[in-house]
Amino acid sequence: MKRALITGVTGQDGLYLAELLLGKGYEVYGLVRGQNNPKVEVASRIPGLKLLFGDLTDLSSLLRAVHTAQPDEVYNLGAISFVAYSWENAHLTSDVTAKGVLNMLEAVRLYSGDEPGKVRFYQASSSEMFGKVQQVPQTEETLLWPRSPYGVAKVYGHYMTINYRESYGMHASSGILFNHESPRRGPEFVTRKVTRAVARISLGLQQGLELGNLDARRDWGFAGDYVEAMWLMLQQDEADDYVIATGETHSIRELLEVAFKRVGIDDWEQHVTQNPAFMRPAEVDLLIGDPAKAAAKLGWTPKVGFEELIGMMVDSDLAEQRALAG
Ligand code: NAP
Ligand code: G4F
Repeated sequence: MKRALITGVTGQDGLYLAELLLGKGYEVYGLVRGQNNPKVEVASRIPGLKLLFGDLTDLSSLLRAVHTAQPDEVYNLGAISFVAYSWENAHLTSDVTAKGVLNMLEAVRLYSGDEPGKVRFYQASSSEMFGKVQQVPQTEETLLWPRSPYGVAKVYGHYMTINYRESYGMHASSGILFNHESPRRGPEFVTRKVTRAVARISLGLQQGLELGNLDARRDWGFAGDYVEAMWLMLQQDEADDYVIATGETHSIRELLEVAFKRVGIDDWEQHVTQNPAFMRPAEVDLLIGDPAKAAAKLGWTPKVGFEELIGMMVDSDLAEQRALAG
């Protein structure tokens, strides 16, 4: 039986990945953090998942977790992941999202001793690293030009992962994942903010929806598909870096159109206002990834399309809101 350790197991991707690995027969350990953290309850509902306490800013807690789990594979998904928040908390974002990667790599390196390939390591890199995009679509070779403290932190983690692969011969791979969503997406991110509001508006529980920039474009896929790509990367003989994306891009306006249509509302403009509070100091205007390398080398392609994804999220939010409203 293979053993895996997942940091960020209480997040959207951590939950899907834990279920995927448990389904494949792995013994799965998830790192959870903080005192009386309400998210721990969500992770503890996954049958068979074993929880360990630790924090990405605390190297000794990571060493303890690695020694307890004795993993064959480590998936480093933990991060401060909300881009807008990273301007307000740039130091914290750097400590967790950048230096946290170094801490996890060090924990794995020290545990592995003179067997650098003993543990396979996955780093959750991000399309946010492309920022002010220098090439369309973006590939593994595209120049990185991050536009937020979060993006800068992810670039650090990305290069540190490559550096540990090259310096120590570690089996360390970096997945450059474009935006991926699901009913488990945090409500602070734009897709879930929209699908939740659409459900509430259609049920008469909310009057309108305030958003920021409606012209930004994203390459949105389904999180359940994307965690499969993470696993596939660690099954390769050689560690490498891969763009994971759908190759399609949609604007926030298209997102609104599809989500409101799902509940039979055609005039979404009547329900949405723009609020400068949700604008960012610097924007990433256009993300569109080229997943050709992942298709050729991993045999990975996305299964869930944009409309299906948004439909799934609206339906889930409708069910949740109906249950909450009794
Ligand atoms: P998420 O839902 O925000 O989950 C983030 C996870 O990190 C949570 O489990 C959180 O724990 C944990 N975490 C935060 N601070 C920590 C700390 N100091 N020590 C240990 N754990 C900590 O994010 P996600 O969408 O699942 O994304 C997973 C990873 O992929 C992240 O690294 C994200 O930056 C990256 N990524 C995501 C996307 C995307 O579109 N979803 C795209 C590219 C890359 P709590 O629950 O306790 O807060
Ligand atoms: O949903 P978002 O907050 O996601 P963003 O910034 O693209 O980041 C997500 O994807 C990254 C991958 O590229 C991950 F690395 C990262 O961890 C995270 O998962 O915003 C998407 C777009 C932005 O352009 C934003 O300006 O939506 C625009 N937007 C417009 N109004 C809004 C809003 N975003 C949010 N969150 N809230 C709004 O009201």
